[in-house]
Amino acid sequence: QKAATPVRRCVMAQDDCLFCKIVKGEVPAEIVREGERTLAFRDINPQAPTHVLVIPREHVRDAASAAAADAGLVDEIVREARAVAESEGVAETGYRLVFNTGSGAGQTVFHLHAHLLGGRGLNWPPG
Ligand code: DGP
Repeated sequence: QKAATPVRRCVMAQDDCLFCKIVKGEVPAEIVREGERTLAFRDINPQAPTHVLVIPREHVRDAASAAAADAGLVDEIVREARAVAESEGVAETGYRLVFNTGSGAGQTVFHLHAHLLGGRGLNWPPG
């Protein structure tokens, strides 16, 4: 019987991209969920009791590029985030998904990621 396809792979990795390095296992991260096309891991600088980043394995710059090139990928990230919210126990109380898109909006890592924040009350509007 053929061995299962390894899940840790990165499509079109960019050598200088931190999140591509996490996908390849070159930079350690606390992984909470692995999908066929996605990976979810804890943010190094958590802003809430649950703060998980959901990223595509493939290098995509931001949500705008993903929506233009492959809307299904954004759907999948949202679905994976929902599964993480359930496993983290924040699905019932509510959680926030944030795609910082562009440096003016606070994006610092230019590999698409959804921030999943939960486990505390979240103010609106955000800062
Ligand atoms: P943004 O500012 O939206 O681009 O979010 C980038 C997030 O990535 C930020 O909340 C901190 C997180 N981050 C940066 N470096 C690392 C790292 O090496 N490991 C992990 N797990 N998270 C990181």
